[in-house]
Amino acid sequence: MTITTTGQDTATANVPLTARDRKSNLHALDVEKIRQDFPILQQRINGRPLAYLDNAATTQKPRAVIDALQHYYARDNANIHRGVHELSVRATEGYERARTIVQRFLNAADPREIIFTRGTTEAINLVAASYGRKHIGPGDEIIVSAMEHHSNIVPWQLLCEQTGARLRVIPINDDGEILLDAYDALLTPRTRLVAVVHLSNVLGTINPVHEIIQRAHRHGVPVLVDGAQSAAHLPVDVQALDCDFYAFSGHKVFGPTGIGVLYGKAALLREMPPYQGGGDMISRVSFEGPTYKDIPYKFEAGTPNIAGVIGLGVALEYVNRIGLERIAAYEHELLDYATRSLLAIPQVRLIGTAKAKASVLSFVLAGAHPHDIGTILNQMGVAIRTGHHCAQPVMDRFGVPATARASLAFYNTTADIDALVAGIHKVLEVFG
Ligand code: 7TS
Repeated sequence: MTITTTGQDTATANVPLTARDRKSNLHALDVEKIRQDFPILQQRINGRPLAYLDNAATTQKPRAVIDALQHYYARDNANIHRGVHELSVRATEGYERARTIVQRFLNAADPREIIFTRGTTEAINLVAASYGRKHIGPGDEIIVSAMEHHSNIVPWQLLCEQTGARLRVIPINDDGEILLDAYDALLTPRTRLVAVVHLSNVLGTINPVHEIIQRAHRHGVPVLVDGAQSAAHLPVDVQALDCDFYAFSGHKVFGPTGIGVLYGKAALLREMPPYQGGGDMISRVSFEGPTYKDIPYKFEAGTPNIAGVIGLGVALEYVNRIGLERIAAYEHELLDYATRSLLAIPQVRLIGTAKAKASVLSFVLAGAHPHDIGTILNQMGVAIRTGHHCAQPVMDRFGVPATARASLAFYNTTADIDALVAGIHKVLEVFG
C-alpha cells in the first residue's frame, strides 16, 4: 500500500491529531502519492488532466479496493453462511470481517448493529418500512429538514401516505443552516421520528446533529442520521452522537457501488419487524409460520452483495490508514482555497454559506445555465455535477432551478480548483 502522510508513517497515520499537530500543519497529506493509488485519476479528458470534482455523486476507488474485488472473484467466490467447504468459509469470513471493520469505523458498540444494504437509500427505506410501520400511525409526525436529499424525504412521504402520518420540515436560513428554534417548536408529543442529513450534498452544511439528537431524545424521539455525505469527510462516532440510526453508502466512501450500511441501536433493531423475507433471515420456516434470526441477519434476506461488502471493508481500511481527522483538516483547507477562488469571480453566487461546511461548493453564474457550465468544464477536463442534485426543495428554498456543484475528496488538489476556476472564466467568455 502506497499511502503516506507527510511526517507520518502509515502505522501511526490514524492517531488523532493534537492541537499542536494542527498548528504545525502536520495534518498535510502527501496527496501526490495518494493520487497514485487511484488509477482512474491518471487519465486525461479532452486533452487535459482529469480534475474529478464530483465526489458527492460518487468517489473513485483506490487500487486496493479494485484488487480486493478481483481477488474475491478469482479466488474466494462462494455463497456465505451456508457451506462447509473452503470457499464458503473464506467468503463468510471476509463478509463478517468487513462487518467488524464497519463497526469500528462508526464506533458502534456491537457488530450486530451493522446491517448491509444496497446503499443509503435502501437503509432509509428499511427504517421507514420496518420501524415506521410498527411505530407510526395516523396523526403522528416525522420531522425532516429543508435540506434533505430525496432519499430522506420520499420514503417518509410514502410512509405518511400509508399510515396517515404527517411530515414536518425544519426550515433553514439564507446561509443554509438549520433553525434550531423552529426545530424545537416542531418537537411535540406527536413526533415519532426525526430524520436529518449530517452533511448536505448541495449546501455542504455540517448540521449540528448531536444537538438535534439530544433535543429529540428529551422528547423520547429517535433520530436517523443520513450519513451519505459525512462518512467520507468527517470522523463519525455513533455512540458519541447517540444517534439511533445512521445510514451511508459504500460508493461515496471509496468503496464499490451497490453496497451500504444501516447502523441501528441493537435494542431498536431487535424489536423491529423484518424488512424483506427470504433465505438467511429465518431460523425456521414451516407453513404454520417462520421464526426469525437475530440481528443483523433478520434484515439481510437473500444472497447479499458479498464482493461489495468485502470491497467496502477494504475501502474503510484505506480511509483509516490516512485518518479521517487528517482528511477533514486537509479538505477544510482546500474548501477554503476553493471558496476564496470562486468568490474572487464577481459573477459567482455561492449557494450554501454556512459557518460549518465541508467538501461541497454549489454555485450559479449570472448569465449561464448550470448545464452549460458543466458542458464547458467537461471540455476542459473538469468533472462537476449540475442539476437539482436530488434535493429539489433546496432549489426551491434558494429560488434557483439548478446549481453547478464541485465536490471534493482528499485526492483533490489546488490544481483541480485552479482548473475549475479557469473553466468558469471560459464559461464567462462564451456567455459574456
Ligand atoms: N443522502 C444524501 C445526503 C446524498 O447525498 C445521497 C446521494 C443519498 C442520500 C442517496 O445515496 P445513494 O447512494 O443511496 O444513492 N447523493 C448524490 C448526489 O449528491 N449526487 O448523486 C448522488
